[in-house]
Amino acid sequence: MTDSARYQQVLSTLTQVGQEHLLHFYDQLDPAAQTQLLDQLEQQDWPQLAELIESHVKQSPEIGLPESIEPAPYYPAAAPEQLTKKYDLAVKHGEELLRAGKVAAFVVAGGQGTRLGWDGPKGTYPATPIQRKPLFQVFAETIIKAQRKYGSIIPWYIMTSPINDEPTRAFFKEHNYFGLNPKDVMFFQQGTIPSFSTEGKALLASPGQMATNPDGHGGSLRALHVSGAIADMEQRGIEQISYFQVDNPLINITDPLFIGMHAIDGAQMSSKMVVKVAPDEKVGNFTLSDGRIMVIEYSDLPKELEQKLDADGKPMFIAGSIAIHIIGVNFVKQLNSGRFALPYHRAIKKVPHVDLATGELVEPTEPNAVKLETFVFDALPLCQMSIVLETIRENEFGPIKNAEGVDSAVTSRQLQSQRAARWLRTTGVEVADDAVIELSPLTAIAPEDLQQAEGLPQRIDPGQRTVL
Ligand code: UD2
Repeated sequence: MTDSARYQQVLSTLTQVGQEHLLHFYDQLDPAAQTQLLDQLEQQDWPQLAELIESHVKQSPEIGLPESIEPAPYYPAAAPEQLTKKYDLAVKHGEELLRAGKVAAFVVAGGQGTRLGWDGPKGTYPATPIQRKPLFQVFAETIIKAQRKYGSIIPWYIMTSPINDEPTRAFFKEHNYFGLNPKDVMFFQQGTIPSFSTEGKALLASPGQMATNPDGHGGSLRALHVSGAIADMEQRGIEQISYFQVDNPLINITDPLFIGMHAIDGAQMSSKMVVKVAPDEKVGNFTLSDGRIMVIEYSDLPKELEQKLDADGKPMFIAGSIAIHIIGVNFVKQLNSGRFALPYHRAIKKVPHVDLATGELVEPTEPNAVKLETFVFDALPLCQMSIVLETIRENEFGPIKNAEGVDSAVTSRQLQSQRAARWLRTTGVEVADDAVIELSPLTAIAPEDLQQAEGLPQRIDPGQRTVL
């Protein structure tokens, strides 16, 4: 079809859904740019977007909470007496899966990371207490150590977005994949969705390009499939995917207990939780409704439930989501074999856009646009079986989200150093409270790895800075 015929068709589709302004500058574009714009506009599912604009853009969507909401059951971090056998079995099974090369690592790294104010992919952020290793290096070394420990390959899938795909790939190349075999590292991009004005008009990022945003970490469940990552996993015999976020250097990517418990319980997608520091902590809440596990965002959990106490006077909804999951390869395949749709969530954000009247780029100082995103935890209610395992916050959760204050590089580095000190103490090293310690994942990804470590000091003095 010629471009002018395509133009007529796109114009007619856009006119039906009130978005014809997207062709406002078409005549002023050179032919290549015209083709590109038509390509982009043709790729959208406009009838579906038109529905979303009515339900989610022009207004906040209705949150359809289930009638009965109970706290989700969970396995405590330490085995209760009646479950010690099951926990032991789970650890053994998890280790077997790791040894047999049936587990893949998967990081979602497509986010914009605007809160951190870091110019570049978040995974390139200097994370560690002394050497300032970037987040990606911490994960890479964690995987290398696990590969050595279990004598198998743990392929790593990295989801990027159009915003950061190129610089992410370049960063790995420049650093020789931090010692990983490039054959075992696969990058793929997540999907995007147009960004809208609050009146429901799709915005232009430039005269020849629509403004879009990544479609949320929930987009990973489709992107894993369309990118060929799932096919690659199947070829390698991978059964379980260890899912984590790019901001958390304390992540235990290959936790045998978590992997094993998920597998022996026959779960499709499982989650780790931490006990919330306060009922109103700003994290998702694990709940149970009609026998299904679901995460309800803190902003959506009714106040009376948030504050509800049990018979002993303790808060009932204590399980906070830290975005750590095991996802079965079969579950992702099953979702993609039919039409599955995760609900969209609406956020008002600052989105630069072209002013139609002047053709100038507007850099908003106040939030001006609606971004729609899906969340991966909304797949939990689609599972027949899903388990939740408690983890101890200071052992596994030290995210770098903000430039300063809570969940910043400063707090994360402290948590990394403090965890290293605790692990060293378990092997008999005397560690002063205010020492700063950087423990490389290549040395240990679990306290027991330190038993085999060579050259550990007997003591680390007050104020000392030590890299091990
Ligand atoms: C998330 C959870 C929150 C809690 C917290 C733990 C949501 C809505 N909230 O909050 O409940 O578990 O994490 O740290 O998830 N990402 C993509 N593509 C996207 C958007 C995000 O890959 O389109 C990645 C992003 O790169 C990051 C992760 O998803 O690795 C989390 O994204 P975020 O920073 O938006 O989530 P946050 O901190 O608001």
